[in-house]
Amino acid sequence: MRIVVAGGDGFCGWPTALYLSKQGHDVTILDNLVRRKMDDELRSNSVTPIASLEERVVKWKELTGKEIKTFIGDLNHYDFLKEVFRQTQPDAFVHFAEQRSAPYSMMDREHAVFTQTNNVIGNLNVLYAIKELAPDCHLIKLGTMGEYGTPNIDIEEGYLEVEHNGRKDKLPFPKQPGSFYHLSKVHDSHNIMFACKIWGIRATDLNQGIVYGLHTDETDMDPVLVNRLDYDGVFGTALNRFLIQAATGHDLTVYGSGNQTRAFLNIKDTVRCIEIAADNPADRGEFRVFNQFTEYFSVKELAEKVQKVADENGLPATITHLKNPRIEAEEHYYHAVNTKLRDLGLEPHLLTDEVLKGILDSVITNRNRVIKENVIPSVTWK
Ligand code: NAD
Ligand code: USQ
Repeated sequence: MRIVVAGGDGFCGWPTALYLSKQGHDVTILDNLVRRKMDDELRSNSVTPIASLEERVVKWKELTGKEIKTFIGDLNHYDFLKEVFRQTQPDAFVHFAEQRSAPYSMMDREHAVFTQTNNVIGNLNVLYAIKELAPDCHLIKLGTMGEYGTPNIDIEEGYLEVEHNGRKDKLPFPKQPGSFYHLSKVHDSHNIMFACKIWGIRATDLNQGIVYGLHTDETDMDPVLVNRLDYDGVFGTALNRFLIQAATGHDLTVYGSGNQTRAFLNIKDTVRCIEIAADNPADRGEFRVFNQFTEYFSVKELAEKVQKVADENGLPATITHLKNPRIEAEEHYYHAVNTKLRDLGLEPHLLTDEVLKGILDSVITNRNRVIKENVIPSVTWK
């Protein structure tokens, strides 16, 4: 298959591009490298020293003989995007290329506007490019479990059977997101669903949980291929952050009670889920939704798991409960369905002590790169 991986220089996109290339697909990366610029803006960095995209693909070719083509540019530049479509004629377009941090989107008006413009308009351009230049192309779009929020009922995969005043319908599951970033994903989902209906586009919306880990078999092949790993209060995510905090002697920063429950998956499962979606395309006109996670945990449970493994490895860690910088429910019901990817063959890598130790070990190697002032959260929702 000819596959474009938009956002292929990022945390999920880079290992996915390598994995799909390894499986024999003709992979092209599209990325405007804005995530690297955000590190400069925030005076932050990846814990792992990451090579330039050019160095990365050259090394991949050297090691495997496989070429990954690259296009450096922005989804919001439609002429550029059209040119990528003309040159690649993709069978599948994997769309990771969005601003993905909730705190970044809540910094101020400018960051909220940037997030929604970048994400919503970029995605709309992708829909138009598919319609105009590759109508049979399968859009594989990264959504997020946070689109649903934390309703007091089970979370289904995209749709809910509703009976109201004696009539029944299958409707999009209600969305109650918790940040302007998460809202951008909801807007994307609506636009994709509409485009599928009016133009007959085929699309899979992958409502992904929080991704942990960093390594895959491919990124492990050479230090030049190493994945980025975020830890700061803006881009770092719960489990990875706790591991980095344990490795650097920082308290584990649980926000509020820590009873907030979220869905998680290993980066190794992210790459496999994309392959499964690509191998089993949605039908023309179908807007398909998969919940892409393998397990869920409360934030406090995760901190306790990290504390235990860190302690066993000579790194005593303290769990601290910070005043929650976000507005979110800390006590809530959580049960989400995730059978569709499993039914198509996903075999989850579950979160074991061994997996935690593996991530911890790779963090320890680079812990002197952590900029300590960046660990405490600085963005509040109010
Ligand atoms: P990331 O920031 O590491 O990667 C995103 C990449 O997209 C970056 O390389 C960035 O330069 C690029 N990009 C952003 N806007 C662009 C634009 N307008 N044009 C071209 N390139 C652009 O993020 P990630 O963690 O790899 O997340 C990838 C996707 O998966 C995002 O859509 C995110 O919302 C979603 N997701 C991530 C997680 C997670 O835990 N990391 C969980 C659920 C969903
Ligand atoms: N949290 C802490 N301590 C921390 C960091 C986070 O307690 O140090 C808590 C937050 O308050 C929140 C939960 O952990 O309740 C998750 O926060 P997060 O920063 O790990 O994840 P989130 O903001 O939801 O965003 C991340 C990715 C985003 C993706 C989303 C998947 O950045 O791109 O869409 O996870 S999901 O959460 O399923 O929507």
